Amino acid sequence: MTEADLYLFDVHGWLRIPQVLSPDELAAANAAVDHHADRITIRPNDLARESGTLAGATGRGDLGGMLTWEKPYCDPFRAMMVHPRLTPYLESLLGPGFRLEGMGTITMDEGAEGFWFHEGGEPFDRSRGFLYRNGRMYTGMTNAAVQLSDVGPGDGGFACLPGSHKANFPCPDDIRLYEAHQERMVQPTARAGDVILFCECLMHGALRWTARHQRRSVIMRYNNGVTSEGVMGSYTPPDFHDELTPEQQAVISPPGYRGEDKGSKLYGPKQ
Ligand SMILES: O=C(O)CCC(=O)C(=O)O
Repeated sequence: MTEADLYLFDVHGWLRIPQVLSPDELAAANAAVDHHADRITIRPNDLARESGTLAGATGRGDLGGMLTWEKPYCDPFRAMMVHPRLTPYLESLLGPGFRLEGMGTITMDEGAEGFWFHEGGEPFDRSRGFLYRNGRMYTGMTNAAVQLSDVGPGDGGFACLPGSHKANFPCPDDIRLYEAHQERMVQPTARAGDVILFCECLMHGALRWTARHQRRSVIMRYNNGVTSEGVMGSYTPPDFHDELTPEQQAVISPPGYRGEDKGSKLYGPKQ
């Protein structure tokens, strides 16, 4: 991460990383989504809650299972999870051995409802927290949202309250429902191929989608190597494990202590 990236992520809790996907990678991911478009599940208008400003004519679309799709459709998503343009950001925030905990595609058609503003730094949640210590940032769940379509000013989609990952007071419900202080929220613009990187403890949600074209955002949820939100009992690798590269396998390996640098030679090499 550059000096500016570090500063902006610390202050705002999110970053736009331009043109992570090449035009070919972008086209392959969109072709794979097109091929599986009949599997998009439209939600039953349950994300705006009781907000009049976020309500929409239709629900958001959810599409999952991309890593399990038949070849070649799974390939762009398997490559995305350890994309060389993203890995340095994830290592800076999550440390060595960061883990992928989930991946899904969000779609929104014109008029689709928004999503109430959830999370935020208060109350502290250790799986989704944000901490500055030892001269660096430590994040919990950290999301890389790969944009498969353009997001223009006022189009809607992902929005957040910059700086709320460090909040100390609970957020009033009318702000969470986008009914008060709307001018404080930011709806980042992006080009297809960009990534919006944000820590889950940033208060975020989505504005109603107003553009004619379909919103497509592939959200990859990462966490540090020590934390898991899901494993109970022993870890079973997914069926497609043997088809993955060693780098891809590493990012879905079970959680465990990764032996981060403790700053003293007295610790010596890990036994
Ligand atoms: O991008 C969006 O539509 C919202 C995503 C979201 O709220 C989340 O990832 O928790």
